[in-house]
Amino acid sequence: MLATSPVAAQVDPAADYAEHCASCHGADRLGGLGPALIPETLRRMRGPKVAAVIRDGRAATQMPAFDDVLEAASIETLTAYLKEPLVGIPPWGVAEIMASRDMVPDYAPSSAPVWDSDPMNITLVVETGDHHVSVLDGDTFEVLDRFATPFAVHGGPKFSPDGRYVFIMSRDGWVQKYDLWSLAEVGRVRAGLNSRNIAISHDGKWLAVANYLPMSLTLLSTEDLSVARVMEVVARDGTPSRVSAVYQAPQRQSFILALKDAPEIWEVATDPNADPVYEGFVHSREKGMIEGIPSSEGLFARRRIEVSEPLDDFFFDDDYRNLVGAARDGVRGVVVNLNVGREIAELPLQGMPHLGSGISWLRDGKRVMATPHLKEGKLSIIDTESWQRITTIPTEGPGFFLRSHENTPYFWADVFFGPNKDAMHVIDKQSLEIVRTLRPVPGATVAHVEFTRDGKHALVSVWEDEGAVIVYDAQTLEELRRLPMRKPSGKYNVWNKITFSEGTSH
Ligand code: DHE
Repeated sequence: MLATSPVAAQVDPAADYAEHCASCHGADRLGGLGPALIPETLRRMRGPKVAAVIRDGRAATQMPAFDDVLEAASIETLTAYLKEPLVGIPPWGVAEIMASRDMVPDYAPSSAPVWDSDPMNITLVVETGDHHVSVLDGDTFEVLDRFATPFAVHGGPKFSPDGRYVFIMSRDGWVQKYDLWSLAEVGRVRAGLNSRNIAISHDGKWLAVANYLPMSLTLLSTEDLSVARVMEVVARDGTPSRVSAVYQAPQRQSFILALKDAPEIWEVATDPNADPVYEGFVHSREKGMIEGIPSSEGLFARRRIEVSEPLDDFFFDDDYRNLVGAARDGVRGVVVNLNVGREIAELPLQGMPHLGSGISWLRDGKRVMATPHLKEGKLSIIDTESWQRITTIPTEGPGFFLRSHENTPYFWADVFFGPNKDAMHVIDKQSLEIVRTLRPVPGATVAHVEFTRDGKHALVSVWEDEGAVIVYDAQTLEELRRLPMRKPSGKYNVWNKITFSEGTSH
């Protein structure tokens, strides 16, 4: 006789999904009212595990508890079912993206800010605990508005060059446009099914959305979130690839992206007339590669740069001439000169550098950069002329984010992983000594710093459900205020972002 387990006989995860989950998360598991339930999204779920969320629900969301509806065994098999990749990825091209576009019908732009704060000192706090953003007055730290975002915002929101609008992306590929003057959402669009990050063009006209699913780069008009182009991401040798990340290169008037599954970097022009300005760029750009663009037109023209290995994570020097990327082996970095289009140096960077969080500043007249490492408790300091490592600074554990500002003598480094996640190091930019280690809430994760416009205050997240943003005097390192927030993650000051302040992220 075949030994059939009674548990296996009584559970049918696909049927359970259709009955209990599909109405919110979509029959295809790609999301609806609730987020997509696919491995690409769930793998990144921090906090309670998937089975616990099904059993107990999610506080402050519409996700109910299923413990009195589904047996433990059914919850277990349903969890395993959700972690299985989808059999096929539905098309997500121009038509599907446009159909998802949801502009707020009664949005009425105001002709001036509806508040009296300094528009250049507005600071956003992403609260991942309940998927909201708080809009802070950067002088008084008063919350001007708190609005709902799509589920699971990731990466930095991007401001329009005048600081009026902000664009926010969720891991499920939703891009939300919000008007800071009117304190109102303008609309949203699903630019991908699983996305990495967004970048805004130098002139504020275009948004690039880097996608994992499908393997594409979506270019949106910032005006009305309509699709300008969907570029399928396929390497020169025909390999389809996810996009590791995309950034704006303001001096180059282009987007730079790295392919995750092929050793290639792409540069996509965002100015039709930019070519003659850039030596090296004009000669190698492949004009007319993209369907629909006349060969005389530079907008969205693409240039490929081949590298030795795919890059996961990268950083630019201050004039965007060089890109510093982390190779997948986690032990070295490569420097790619974007003008000549090839690797020019290698860096010893054992311990998985998190170059996306790198920052740079002048030390003894030389520009140095610093990067944390995700697997080792140290920071690497690198001379950006010789591309030699100057030193490593031991920390109390691996960190995630670094931040500084041109008006402060210090840079701040969190210890995101391990038992000392409650520590925040404050480090002198010249001596490279740790001058203070702050521990504002023992046992709580303390991470990510943003400065006010003038660099006088540092805002630190207590990254917990009942968390806070702590405001420090950036000079004396004294705590001044504690603003209660729901698991605050990143914070973004309008001025620091639109001026590419020294010490902020791209
Ligand atoms: Fe991030 C930025 C990639 C995990 C919070 N993260 C970024 C950016 C990239 C990136 C490429 C830059 C985008 C930008 O701002 O335009 N992140 C990755 C990963 O590959 C990684 C390690 C694995 C993954 O989940 O994909 C990862 N990131 C996380 C987290 O687990 C964090 C801590 C919590 C979360 O919300 O997912 C997290 N990432 C952030 C934040 C930023 C970010 C808050 C923006 C920082 C900034 O100051 O700009």
